[in-house]
Amino acid sequence: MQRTLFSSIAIGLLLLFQRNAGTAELPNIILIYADDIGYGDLSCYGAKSVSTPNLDRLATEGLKHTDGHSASATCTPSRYALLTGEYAWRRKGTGVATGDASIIIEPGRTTLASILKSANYQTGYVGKWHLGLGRPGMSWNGPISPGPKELGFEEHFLIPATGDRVPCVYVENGKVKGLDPSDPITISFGKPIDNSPTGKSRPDLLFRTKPSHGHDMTIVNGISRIGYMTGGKSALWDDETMADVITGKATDFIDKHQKSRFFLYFSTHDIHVPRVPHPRFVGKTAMGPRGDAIVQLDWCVGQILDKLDHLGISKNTMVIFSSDNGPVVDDGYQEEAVKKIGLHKPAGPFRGGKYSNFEGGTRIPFLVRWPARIKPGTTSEALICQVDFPATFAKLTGQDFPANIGPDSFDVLGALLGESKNGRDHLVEDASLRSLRLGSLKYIQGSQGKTFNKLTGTELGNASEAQLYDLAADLGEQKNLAMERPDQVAAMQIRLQQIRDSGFSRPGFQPQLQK
Ligand code: NG6
Ligand code: CA
Repeated sequence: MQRTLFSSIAIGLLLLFQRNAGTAELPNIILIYADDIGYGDLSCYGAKSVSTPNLDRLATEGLKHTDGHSASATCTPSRYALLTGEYAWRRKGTGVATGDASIIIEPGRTTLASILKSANYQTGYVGKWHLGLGRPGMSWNGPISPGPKELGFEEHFLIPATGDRVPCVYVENGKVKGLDPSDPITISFGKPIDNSPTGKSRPDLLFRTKPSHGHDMTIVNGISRIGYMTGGKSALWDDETMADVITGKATDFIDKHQKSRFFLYFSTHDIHVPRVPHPRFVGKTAMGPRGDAIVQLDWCVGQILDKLDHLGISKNTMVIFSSDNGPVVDDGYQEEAVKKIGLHKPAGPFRGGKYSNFEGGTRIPFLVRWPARIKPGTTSEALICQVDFPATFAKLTGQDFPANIGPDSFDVLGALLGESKNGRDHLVEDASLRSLRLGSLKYIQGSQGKTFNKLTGTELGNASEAQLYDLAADLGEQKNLAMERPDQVAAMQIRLQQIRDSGFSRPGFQPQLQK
C-alpha cells in the first residue's frame, strides 16, 4: 500500500517536472529584422570593407544560414508573408505600401505574433512597420487602429512606413508620440496639401542629403521625402537619433519582460534610405553613409546582445537576424554610395539585389543564435524562408497550426536550428512572381519586364527567354541552361503555375476551410 502511494507520488512529481521542464525549455525570441541588408554586407558573410563584430558574434555563437530567404525582394510583401505564412503575391494590395495605406493584414488573422501570444509569450513590435495602419481615411491625430495590436502584438513603437515616406513621426501604442493637438497632422500621397517648400521647389533647403531620384516632396529635417505632410512639428522624428531611439525601446521591452517569456520583433530602419547615421558613426567606413549605417546597425545588435548578457538571459533567448530584401546601393538619395562602394559586394556572390528576380533579391543574411540548443559556429545550407516562421514557431511552441492558415508556411524547425539538413524542397522567389527554386535549380520565367533599373543600378533578372541556373555549380547565375534542358524548364514552369493557381503550396493546406 505504502509502496503504491509512494510510486504514485513519484510518478506525479515526475509528470509535473516534465511538464515544467517542457515549457521552461521554450526560449525568448528576438527577431532583429534589418532593412535592405545584403548577403555580402556583413563581415561574417565575407564583407571586407566593413566590420560587423556584433553580428559576427551571432554567427560564431550560433548558426549561419547560407540559403535563407526573405519572401520577396521588397519590404511590405516580405513582412506580410513573415507574419501570415502566405506569399504576399496571392493578395492584391501587398506591394510596397504608401505612408497612408490602411492595414494590409486583416485584423484578427492568425499571425506569427498571435501564435506566440497564445503560447503565453509577451509580444512586442519595435521599429519599421510598413504594413499599413488603421482604416481608409484614418486621422493621425486620434487613436491609430487597427494596427499591430490587432495582429497579436501587445505593445508597439513604430516607424509607420519607411524613413523616406511621410508621416515622419513615431507611433507608440496607437498614438503619435509627442503630438501637439493644436498642430494636427495631415498627409497626402496625391496632391500637395499647401504651398510648403518641397525638395523639388526648394532644393537649397536640403541640408542633410539630396534626392538622386524621386523623394522630392515634403522636407523634414533637411531631407525631402515621398509624400506630403503638414503639422505635427513637435512629433517629427530626428533621423540621426532614430537608431538610438528604437534600440532604446527594444532594450526597454526586454528589461520589462525579462522575468516572463517574450517575443520581440525589432525592425531596424538601417540600412534603408535616407541613410543618416548618428554623427558618432559617420566616417567609420570608407563607403560613406551606406557603410556607416551598417556599422550603426551592428551597434544596435550589440546593444540587444549586451542587454541579454547583462540580464543573464542570453542562454535561453533565440536571437534571429535577417533582412527584408536584398541590397540596393542608390535607392534615391545622393549618398555617394555608388561612388564609394570600392570592392564591396553588397549581395556577396549573388547576382542582382533588392527588386531583382536573381538570387540577390531574396537571399539574405540569416543568423540564429540560441545557446541552450544551437551548436555554436555552425553553418547550414538548407533552403528556408521567412514565410516559414508561422508554421515553424507554432511547432517550436507546441501551438496548433490548423490546415486553413499559412498556405505557404512550412515547418522547417529542424533546419532553422541546424538539426536537420532538410529545409523546404522549393521556393517561389518573389520579385515579380517569376522565379522558382527547386533544390539547387533556379528557374526564371521569360518576360518582357525591364532587365535593368538604371536609377538603382539593379539587374532585375528579367529576360525574354526562360532562364535556368544550377546554383550548385553557378551561384552567380551566369550560365543559362534553359536551351540545354527544355524538359526541366517545362517541368518548373508547370510547377510554378500550379503553385500560383492552387492558392497554396504547403502540403495539407485545406483552402475550403478558409474563413
Ligand atoms: C521605392 C522608393 C525607394 C524605397 C522603396 C521601398 C522611389 C524612387 N523609390 O519606391 O526609395 O523607398 O520604394 O523600399 O521612391 S522598401 O525596402 O520599403 O521596400
Ligand atoms: Ca527593405
